[in-house]
Amino acid sequence: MSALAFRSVLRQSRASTFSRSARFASSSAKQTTLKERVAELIPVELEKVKAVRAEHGSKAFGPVLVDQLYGGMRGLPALIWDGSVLDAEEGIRFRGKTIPEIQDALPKAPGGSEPLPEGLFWLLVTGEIPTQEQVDALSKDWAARAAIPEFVEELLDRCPPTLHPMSQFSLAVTALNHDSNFAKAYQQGINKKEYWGPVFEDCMDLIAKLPNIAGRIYRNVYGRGKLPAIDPTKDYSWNLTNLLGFAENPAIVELMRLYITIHSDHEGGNVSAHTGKLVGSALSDPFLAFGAALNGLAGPLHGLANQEVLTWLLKMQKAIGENASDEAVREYVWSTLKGGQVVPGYGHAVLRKTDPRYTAQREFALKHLGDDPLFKLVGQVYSIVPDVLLQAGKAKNPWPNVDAHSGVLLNYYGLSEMQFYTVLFGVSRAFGVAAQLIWDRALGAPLERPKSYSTEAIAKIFKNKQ
Ligand code: FAM
Repeated sequence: MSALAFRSVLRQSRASTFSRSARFASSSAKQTTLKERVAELIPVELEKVKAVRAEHGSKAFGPVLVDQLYGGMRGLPALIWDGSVLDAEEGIRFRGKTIPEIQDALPKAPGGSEPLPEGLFWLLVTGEIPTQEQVDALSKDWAARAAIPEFVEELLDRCPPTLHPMSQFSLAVTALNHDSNFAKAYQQGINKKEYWGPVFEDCMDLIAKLPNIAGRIYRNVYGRGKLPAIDPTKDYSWNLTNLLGFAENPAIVELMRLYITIHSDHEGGNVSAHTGKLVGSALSDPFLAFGAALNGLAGPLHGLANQEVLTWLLKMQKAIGENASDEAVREYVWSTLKGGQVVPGYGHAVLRKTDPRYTAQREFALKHLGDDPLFKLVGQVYSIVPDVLLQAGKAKNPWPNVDAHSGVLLNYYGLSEMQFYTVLFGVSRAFGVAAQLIWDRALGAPLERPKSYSTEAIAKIFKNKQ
């Protein structure tokens, strides 16, 4: 397809978005559901992909260096995902919008000022800002789907409290595949053009059931009593916070709305997002795919870093005391590096500036945390670590990432059990992975199968090449 034809597809897609926005403006108009909207968008997106592949499919996308094969594939262009794009300098944009822009544009809870993650999910899936009614309908839909099977409850209740909450989380999510609509439809011989429908239902079920799983793990592991019921009149984050036992404080509910929104997606190449996509490409259902993604998120270089940051800060506080001098903090940072460990919460594989997710949390803390000593320490560390990492000369990015700030906020509101923190990251990451899985099946994304080489083969292939 020519450039002209591609522009016409784009115009058609924009026109369809525009006419919908016009429809949204009238509150008496029938509100389209998310699934109906995806069904409308699929032919448009299929045409876009067809046009790009027809025009550019055979063009080379830069050289691949041998170092990239050994170096964790950094920067290798290898995946397509429209939901979010990460710029090394600017940070994340969700469907073209920065964090401050989505904080402004997405619908809020009554009396709240942070975006509802329901709206973020709609945006990730469709590229459009939903109406308040559409977001409220998603809250209700997820509340109606929230119950987990009894055998999954029993599975969790039987886990020893010493089993890491992330292992329990991935166990429970994997077990949800028992009721997968997609797995069942596949066994019944569903046509590949229809895959996205049951995958959509599974993704909605997955997101909806996570609060009950997370709440049950939290209460079991930390002895916090019985889980309350989901309240179908409340939003997703309120229910999640309530299941954990903290919803009487509106400030932590607001924090949860912000937290889930900003942790949801970070383009396609990070370990959890890519794992979800990779496993989904084998047509494993969304529960299996997201269970795998959670196991990647549980690594200390990825999502577990939020647990590691608070552990590290508290160890530092214990070692050098509260209100320690900059010099004492600097020395502690050096001792971490000299011990052959990473400074958790700092550095990034793509970002080269302070993570805007860190900044959003810092702004929340400035509004709500006052002179909390740990918050002060986080600020002090921010003023010291980048210099030290630059002097040490290894890390390509000395600036803080999302995990440098999240623990101190949760801890302030009484959620002090840091081993649980990555579970909350996982609840949020489901939004991004689910949105990708829906589109991968709708657009017929193929099985992923990159090529691996042996070191011997590399040595032979490049022996006489410059
Ligand atoms: N502390 C100490 N050393 C660090 C460092 C840090 N915070 N960040 C990078 N380095 C080292 C890194 O270990 C590597 O050393 P070697 O050459 O000895 O292997 C060197 O600097 C070059 O690494 P890089 O190219 O700058 O970073 P990578 O792309 O390899 O790794 C991270 C990126 C995030 C894994 C790395 O910066 C790190 O380990 N940070 C601390 C853990 C962390 O905060 N992870 C969370 C990341 C977060 F955004 C998320 O996924 N949730």
